[in-house]
Amino acid sequence: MAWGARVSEVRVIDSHTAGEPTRVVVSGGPDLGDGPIAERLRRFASHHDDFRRSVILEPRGSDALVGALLTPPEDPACATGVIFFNNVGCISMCGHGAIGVAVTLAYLEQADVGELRLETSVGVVSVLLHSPNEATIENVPSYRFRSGVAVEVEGVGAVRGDVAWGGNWFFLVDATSIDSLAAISLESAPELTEATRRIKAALARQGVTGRDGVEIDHIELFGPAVSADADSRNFVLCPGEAYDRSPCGTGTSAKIACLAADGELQPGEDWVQESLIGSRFVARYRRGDQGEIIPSIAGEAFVCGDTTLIRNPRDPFRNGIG
Ligand code: PYC
Repeated sequence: MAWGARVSEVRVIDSHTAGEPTRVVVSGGPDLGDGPIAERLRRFASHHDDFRRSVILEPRGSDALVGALLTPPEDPACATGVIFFNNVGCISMCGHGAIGVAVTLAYLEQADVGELRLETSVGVVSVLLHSPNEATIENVPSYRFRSGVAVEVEGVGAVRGDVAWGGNWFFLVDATSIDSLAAISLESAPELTEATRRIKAALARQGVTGRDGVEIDHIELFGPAVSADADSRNFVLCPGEAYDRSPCGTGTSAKIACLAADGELQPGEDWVQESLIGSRFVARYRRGDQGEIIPSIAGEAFVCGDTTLIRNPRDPFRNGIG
């Protein structure tokens, strides 16, 4: 049809990992050339933002969605390279997203049960697919950067937390240390979102950053578990102000690094992390050759859509709303 000649199509596979959505772009995405994935991520961020917006934002997507653009790996031992992105930009790593990518590759019959490797902008993440819906990722080395950092938060008061790296930068706060905060639950999500937004703003105002001055763009509250067989429940505010429906793979890695630094979790011990919706990841860590903490995160993901997104040049919202 002549009127549709310039319509472009993007095939995406949607899944959710412990309730948190991932949208894997399998075809129709931009060619990012070659070189390290971190370089390709920068190219994607600076030259293809319309594409990111059209895939993630309404009316095709939602603020909670994390995108995963597959790109040929530089390291031939990896099944694919992957660039993660969300409603405001790119993110360096995504734990629930890595599980979603592995389950998507299994759905596409491009991966079998067993081991595969994903090349991300911050390093190689290995994945053990236990079944078409269950995977354990071994994340990049994680560490606590600063502990007991005090910030003055508008409307909340003094808050103390740890700065930790789990593939993204996190500020982790014990929710029970803030009297005014409700328990972590889906019903209290608006209140938790507001409190974590304020904590993030306070960090920026007071110059608290990750290593090399990098912005802390994820805020994690943790508190007691609701299930008797879990260790903790968390709430994670993501960079675009959506909260993670899963326990957040990189956030759980950051938490594991803090527990290890405090001597509260030993290598090989399980840590069951619940999300605010009650979904869970089972985490543990091993020590690398240099003593570094290498977390692994096990969870379930389910494919829930196999879709062609259509971008029509005449559509005023082809690049998303907002
Ligand atoms: O699972 O690491 C994660 C994640 C980051 C942002 C949303 N989910």
